[in-house]
Amino acid sequence: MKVAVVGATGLVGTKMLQVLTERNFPVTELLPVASAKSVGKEIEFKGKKYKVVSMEDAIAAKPDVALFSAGGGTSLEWAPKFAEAGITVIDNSSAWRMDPNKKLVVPEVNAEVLTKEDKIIANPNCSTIQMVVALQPLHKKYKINRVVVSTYQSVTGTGVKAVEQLMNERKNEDGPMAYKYPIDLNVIPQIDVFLENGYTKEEMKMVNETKKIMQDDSIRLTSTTVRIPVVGGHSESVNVQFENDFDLDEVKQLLSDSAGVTLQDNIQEQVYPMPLWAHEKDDVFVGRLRRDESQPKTLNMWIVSDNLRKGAATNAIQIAEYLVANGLLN
Ligand code: 2RA
Repeated sequence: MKVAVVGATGLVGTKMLQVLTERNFPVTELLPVASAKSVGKEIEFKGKKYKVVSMEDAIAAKPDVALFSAGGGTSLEWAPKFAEAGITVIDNSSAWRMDPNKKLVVPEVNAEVLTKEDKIIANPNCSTIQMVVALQPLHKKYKINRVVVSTYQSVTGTGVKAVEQLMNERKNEDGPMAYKYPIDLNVIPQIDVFLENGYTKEEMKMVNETKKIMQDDSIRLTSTTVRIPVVGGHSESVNVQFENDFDLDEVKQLLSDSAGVTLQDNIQEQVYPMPLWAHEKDDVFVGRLRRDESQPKTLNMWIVSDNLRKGAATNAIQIAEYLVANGLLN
């Protein structure tokens, strides 16, 4: 299979190459694509060297699938051109996520919505992906009425510049600032820009994307997203109010049995999900399960996952795997 990776030199693009290799995705030819300044650069993939090509050359080469992680502007301009050439695009940017004519997919939750006609498929926001993987089995069993989520997000969600800022600050060195403030020994309660309603774009992504992926506009959500000085993954404190009451042991068993979920919940042994353990893994890790004693039918959860993997690269590649397995590519 001919695969293009658009944004191949970025944090997520590089992770896509790593995950394609690890999952032995059937790549017969790779087309690494990046901005004009990177064309001609060499990247290594499965022991072979490939030259970065331009968008135009990638389209001309007619890959079967193009994995995009190159920002919303690039996706808006180029994804339609790839699609028009018959190439299926799986896009990690936010450009197409809320488009009513585009599918927004987390395979463990709603892969069945995919059809052969889908030529631009949106990969959800990392903080949304890990939450819906954990919520879906509980929603099916107990029906979710309301979710209150606070996130603690890795600087890798911002990109290389943010990781460099954190590492420089930890060494007490000056360097380029990805954030308005220092991030080391600090937390920043702002991810992306503020909107009219006082929420950030990141917070409203979690609200809106969750309803679309779980196909239930009746779910009420509110979110606070926070940047913390961590690199291994995003953590989320989630409070879920259900329509129907639940049994805590049954919840644990349900999650344990759910695809893509690993339960890490043993407070006697101080075992709970942490970015330290989630880093470089593909599962969504769930723990600290306990009833919210302040109101009925309500559960507290702690959810951690590697935002560059399940939150981006792995989820996109799992969509591609689903398309291949179900004959939905050309
Ligand atoms: C972030 N979820 O963490 C956003 C985009 N990756 O910055």
